[in-house]
Amino acid sequence: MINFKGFTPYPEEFARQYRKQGFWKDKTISQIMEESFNRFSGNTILISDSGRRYSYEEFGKLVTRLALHFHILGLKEKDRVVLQLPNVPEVLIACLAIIKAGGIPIMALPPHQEAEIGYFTQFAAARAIVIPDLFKKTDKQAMAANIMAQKNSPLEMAFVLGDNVQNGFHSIDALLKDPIEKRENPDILPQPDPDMPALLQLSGGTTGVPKLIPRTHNDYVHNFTCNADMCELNQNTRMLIAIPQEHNFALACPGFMGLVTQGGCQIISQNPSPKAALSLIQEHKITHWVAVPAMIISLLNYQDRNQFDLSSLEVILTGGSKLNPEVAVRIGKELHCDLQQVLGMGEGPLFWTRKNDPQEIKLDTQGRPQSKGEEFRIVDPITEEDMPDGDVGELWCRGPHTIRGYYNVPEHNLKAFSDDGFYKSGDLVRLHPSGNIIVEGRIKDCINRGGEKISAEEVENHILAHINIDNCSCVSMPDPVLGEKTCVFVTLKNGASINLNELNSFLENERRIAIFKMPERLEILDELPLTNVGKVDKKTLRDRIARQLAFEAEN
Ligand code: OOB
Repeated sequence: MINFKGFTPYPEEFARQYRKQGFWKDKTISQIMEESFNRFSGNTILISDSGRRYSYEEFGKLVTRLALHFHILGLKEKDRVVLQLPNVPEVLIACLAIIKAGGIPIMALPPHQEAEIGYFTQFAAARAIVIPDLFKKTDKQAMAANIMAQKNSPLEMAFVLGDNVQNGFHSIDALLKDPIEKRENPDILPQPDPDMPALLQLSGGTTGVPKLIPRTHNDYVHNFTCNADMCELNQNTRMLIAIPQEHNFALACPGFMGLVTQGGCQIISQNPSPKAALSLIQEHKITHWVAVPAMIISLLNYQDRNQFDLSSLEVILTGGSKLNPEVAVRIGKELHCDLQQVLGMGEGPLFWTRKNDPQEIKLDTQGRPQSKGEEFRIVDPITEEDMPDGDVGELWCRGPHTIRGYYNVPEHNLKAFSDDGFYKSGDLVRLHPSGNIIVEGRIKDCINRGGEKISAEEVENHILAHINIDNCSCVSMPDPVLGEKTCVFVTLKNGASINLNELNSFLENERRIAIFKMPERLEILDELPLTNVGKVDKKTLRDRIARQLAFEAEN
């Protein structure tokens, strides 16, 4: 019996089936990683964009070393640790070290600010945080110190990457240089139950504040090994990742973890720009590029693209937001490489197109489940009946790497999961006659900004804290590259005024939310349109801003 408060385990009969069918191997992530560190010891595992390189053996030693330091400094089994580092090798070393020390990393994203990090820390009672000294212009140590100073803050330890580590915080560089393994035996590290949560991912687009997604060792190992198969990775694979490494796509779909099971090499980059991608693809003879559609569009439209040699590129792995079929066609024609689409979710479900699928399926669909154990339904969200084949409905999923509940939100879980354990994705899809699915839209109230998910309600609650604002509603507006951006419609208090700059500086400085969540357009109305049940009519607002943008583009 798993003893972890707030976690919804898989029901016994499903767990038994998943073991029997070989989906669950009863090994921890650390065990699987170590098998690879030994097996591929001389291969290069990781190269940073500044040229730092690690062999499997070296990398494995650093993970063990940092795990021992965490343990000796007091990190205990099941302790939650907020992990927030940019795309540098240490983000992966620290992630695996926390897991190896028995801790549970909360996979925060680099742009998150005090509002988000403070919330995760409190909500999950995190005892430790791993941060850079500075990220862009933000002083992350000041952020951690503020969170620690809050009343009843659970946060006790901060581990900092960078040169200017403040008093009382631990320097990651110093720990990585100190060979503690000569003094302490790695056998002292705990051996978690593979049915225990190994890490907490963040939900993309549920209502309100982000939910935490507990992924168990068994489910995650199945997730990334299956993924590595799906993308046919091997020892010659050279995979470029410039999306945030903490994100499920970059970490395990197939991501770093999947790649490591096959002995390949990852190039980790902090720069998502097309120019950086082009030069890294050329320099490192990249075979697999992991990119959200917005990055592909920017690269296709990059003027000097033809000056780079992209002949090594075998395939682009893309997901996170909808890939336009017209863009999909350009990939083959202009970049001369293959394409695999994934509809993925932090909650676990993964649909992939396969390399040997017919062209029509690769270009027009988002694939079918990767795991033989994944079940899905397409339902009418109101009646919860299955839709006739080919009709649009909500996608529900259940399987050996799909969670049964978010962390510690029992009320919300009653709505987000069906009685028989299907995760209600909030995505609207239809079934293609081939058995693949096509994403048609969503019913969840979020904005998908180039793959970055923004909960409308979360941002609205911050905006409503502004004294000039009476009411507000955030909706998506179309964008040619990012797909969607946030537009906020506001009504003002009597005689008050506001513009976008004033609002965003309030959100940045007073509310301290991540910049990517800030509205990129503000529209002032006398009143917000309402539906006949009295809710804000977001469809009318979305149509209105889309029409307005189309009009502005023409004039
Ligand atoms: C990935 O995960 P999340 O948790 O950030 O976002 C999940 C949501 C999905 O529910 C869907 O609304 C959207 O992102 N999405 C797509 C998509 N892939 C994800 N919408 C249309 N087409 C696609 N191909 O985004 C994620 C996780 C693992 C691998 C890849 C992406």
